[in-house]
Formats: sequence, structure tokens, C-alpha cells
Amino acid sequence: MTTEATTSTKKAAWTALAGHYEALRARHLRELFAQDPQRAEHFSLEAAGVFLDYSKNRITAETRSRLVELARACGLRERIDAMFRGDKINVSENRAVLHVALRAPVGASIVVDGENVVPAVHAVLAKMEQFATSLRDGTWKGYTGKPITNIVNIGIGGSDLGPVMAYEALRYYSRRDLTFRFVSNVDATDFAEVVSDLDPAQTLFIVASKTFTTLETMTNAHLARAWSVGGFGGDESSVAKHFVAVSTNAKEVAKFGIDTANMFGFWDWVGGRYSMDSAIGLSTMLAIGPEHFRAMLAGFHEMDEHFRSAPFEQNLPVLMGLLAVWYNDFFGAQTVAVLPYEQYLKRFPAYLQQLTMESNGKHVTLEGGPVASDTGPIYWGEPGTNGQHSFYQLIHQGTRLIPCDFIAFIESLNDLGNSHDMLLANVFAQGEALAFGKTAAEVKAEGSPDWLVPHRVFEGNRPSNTILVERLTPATLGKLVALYEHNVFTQAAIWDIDAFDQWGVELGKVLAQRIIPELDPASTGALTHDSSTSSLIMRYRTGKLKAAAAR
Ligand code: G6Q
Repeated sequence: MTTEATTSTKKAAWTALAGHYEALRARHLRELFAQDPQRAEHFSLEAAGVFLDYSKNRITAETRSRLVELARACGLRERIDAMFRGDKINVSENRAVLHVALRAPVGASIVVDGENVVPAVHAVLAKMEQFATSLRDGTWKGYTGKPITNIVNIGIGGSDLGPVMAYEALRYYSRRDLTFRFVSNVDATDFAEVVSDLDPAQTLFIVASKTFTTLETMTNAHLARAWSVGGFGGDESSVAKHFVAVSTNAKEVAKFGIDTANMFGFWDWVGGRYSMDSAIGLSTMLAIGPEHFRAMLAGFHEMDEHFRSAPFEQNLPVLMGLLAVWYNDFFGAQTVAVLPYEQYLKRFPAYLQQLTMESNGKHVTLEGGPVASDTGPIYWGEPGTNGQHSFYQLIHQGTRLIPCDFIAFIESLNDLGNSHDMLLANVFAQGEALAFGKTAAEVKAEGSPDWLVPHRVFEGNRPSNTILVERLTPATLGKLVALYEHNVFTQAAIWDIDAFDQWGVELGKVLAQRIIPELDPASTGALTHDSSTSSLIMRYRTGKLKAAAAR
């Protein structure tokens, strides 16, 4: 509950930061580095094996203290404790938020509605491990007795992005004789292309859906069942060997025809976008094996413990969250670019888009009032160095301020030639160029004609974080994901918003359901939409008739 006292402390901390921003905004990183030869040391931190250099941010020690002061005034400490305690901090859905319980060690106790949930988490993990082992060693066979070699995960949003990202990120550790594919879009092309070269006798579908009612997933699951059963001459009893489910909804799973013995459960206190380490990660476990999956969970847990216990000034997710607020609300930056210099993390920015924007794209506070400042920045990105040859131009010389998170690893998993040195040279060079730029005098000294000088000037003073980790492992991935989860949590605490609901995706879903029957050319009911929507529907109906007549 926000009391009058906390409101005024918050206001005071915010006002102090606004004043501090005015004093600091014109200062250049060149100057800040020149003033403090130990700046890199003073603004970097290592925890849980993750090193963060945040010295190339437009901050001073005073900024850091004032931001931490804001975090305190916003009750971040109490909010962290409430999450880890299992309080129902997802207020608009009246739910606890306990992805941290998914990676809690066996002996831990986290109580929701009077029940310690940790044993149930480990029971599901054990069931997943048993299944993963039997599939990986060939004991689990398809309906005709052949081993399963293809695994297709059907899910969308939180039931897709985590599994896809984790599979790509940990491909190095995956079984190369197994094929993993992912279907998410309700566009049938997605399904058709994924199964086009697969043999039903060797293909297992994981239907991953928390609710087991999601339009896209259920549509694709039905396509998959028809395709699979079709491969066995229509024999429905094949479903038991070729379909498993990950869900909280046993009733719907059974209705679909999947034996609930082959269902892996989770709970309403796991949000979709926070679920890659729950049973939603079954495809990940099948790919990398139970041991690596456990290592990933341990990595998550290490970062959880750091977030829960480290003082804010030395807390990686807290500092990153506060920096995001600093740029979003004081500098007016609208986006954050996440730029992994690691090919295996190619889907990491896409994964983060859901985590960050579905969580913090909110316009009302926990109590339902309008927010006092801008919330959720737009997260985006692509792996380096590819991005350097495309959109980095705008980051370097455009008119917008785009804080960047660079992510790199000291060791390459594919150490060929001197590629890794070149990769790392580029990530270091980008941070340097963004921060320090190139002055007109420097450009001139290089012999540029006067007319060309302005084009070649880099003003610099463009902020970045550099995250440097030893090696991409399952544990590292867990740490990185947890780092961003808690970074998002920190931002939400400052803005006093519910980072765990997603009402914003509802309206479109409801309207689509209403439109589906209206697309039938034979439908006769009057269209009562706005003129634009109605005429688009009419045009589609007519087009469909024409296309059918031409066939
Ligand atoms: C995530 C969201 C959303 C959800 C999908 C899939 O936090 O809730 O992306 O994961 O809509 O939902 P189901 O798992 O219920 O199919």
C-alpha cells in the first residue's frame, strides 16, 4: 500500500534526481573519464560470475546514490521480499509471482496459500527428467516402434519464445542427432514448413500451453494431430506416443486426447514470460539433457540470491534497472538496444522483448491510477557484429539517445582462427566509439576537407553497459535471463506497476474471435464494425470467393 509518507519520500527522491539530471545532462563521458582515472573500476561490478562495466553511462557517484535512494523510497526492498515470500504481488490477477521457486534448491521452502511449493517443483522436474532420459536413450518409442528423432514444440508467447531462445542459446550442448523445431504462428505456413520433411513415426509434439485454450496453439495442435494420426492410417491410439502436454489445465489436456500421464504441470504463479525454466522448458531439457538443465536452474538461482541479498549499490539487476529508469524518465530515451556479441544468443533480444515490454508496458499503477512518468522502454536488438552493418549508424550519429547493453563472452565455444578476437575487438570498439565519439578537430587532423567534417563527427556521450562473462554455458544463460527478469522487476517497482499481468493482449484476442465467423463468405449477418474494419472483411470475403472460383 502506498502511504502518504512513501509518496512524499518518492517525490522528494524523484525531484532530487530531476535536479541532478539538469546539472549532469551537459557533461560528456570524455570529461567524466578524464576526471576519474579509476572510473572503470568505480563503476563496474562482478556477481554470480557476471561482470558488468557500467562506467560508460552518463552518471556520477551521486547519480548512483540518488537512484538507489529512489529505489529505497519506492520500497524496492519490501517488494523483493514480498516476491520471494510468495505474496500475491500480481495484484490485478491476485496471484503470487514465483518463478524464483522454479529454481529453488530441493530443501527450500516457499509457501503459497499455506503450501510449500518447492517439493511440487522438484516432483515435476523429476518427471521431466524421467521422460527426457527415456526419449534420449531411445526407450520411449513412437507408435510403430521407431525411436523419436524429431521434437516439435507447439506454443506461443511465453510458451514459445523461451524454448526457442534457450534451444538456440544452448545448441552447443544439444544432442545433434535430434531435430528440434518450434511452431507458434496461427499462420498455417509455420506448421506446414516445420513438418514438411519430418516422418510422423519419429516425431513427438509437445503442446505447450499454460491455459490449453490459446487459439494459435490449439489450432496448430489440431493440425499436428491430424498430420500425425494421418501418418498412422488414422489410428488415434498413436496420439499417446506422439503427443505430450505442458500445461496447468489437465481437463483440457485430456479433452484434446493427451493422456494426463504424459502431461507436465506448472502453476498459476508462473507467468508465461517467466516460464522457460518450468516444464515449458521440456524441449530445452530434451535437447541439452537433464544435467545441463539442472545447471541452468542453478545459474538462475545464483542470480536470484544475488538480487535478493546484495546491497542495491552492488546489485547487478538493481543497477541495470535503475539505469533503464534514468534514461527512460530523465533523458527521455525511448528504447534500449540489447546487442549480444554471441551468435548463439541470436534470439535473446526477441525473448527479452516479451519479458520487458509485456511486463512493463503499463499505463496504470498497482492501485489503478495513471502512472506518474513514462514506463517500459522499447527493447530491441540483434547480434553483433551484424547490427554494426545496419542500424548502428543511427545509434552513433542519429538524433536519438539509445542506451545499449553489449553482451560478450571471454571464451568462444567455436574457437576457430582469430574470429573471437575480431568479435571482441568489435564489441569493445563499439562501446568506446559510442562513449567518446570523434571530435571535429580529430576529423580535421585526419585530413578531411572542411565540408565533410560535420558528416564525420561523432558527438559521442552515448551510453552503454558491457556485460562480460567467461563462457556461454547453461548456467550462464540462467544467470543472464534472471538478470533481466530482476532488472524488469526493479523498473516496475520504481514505476509502481504490475509487471506480471498482460491485459493489453486481451482486446485483440476477443475481437478476433468475433471476426472469425464473419469471414465466411456465406455468413449473412450485418457487419457492425467501423467502416474500415467492415470493408476489409468484405474485401477479404469477395477475394476468397474469387480465388475459389479460379481454382
Ligand atoms: C506471457 C503471456 C503470453 C502467454 C501466451 C501463451 O507472459 O501470458 O505470452 O505465454 O499467450 O499462453 P498459453 O501458454 O496459455 O498458451
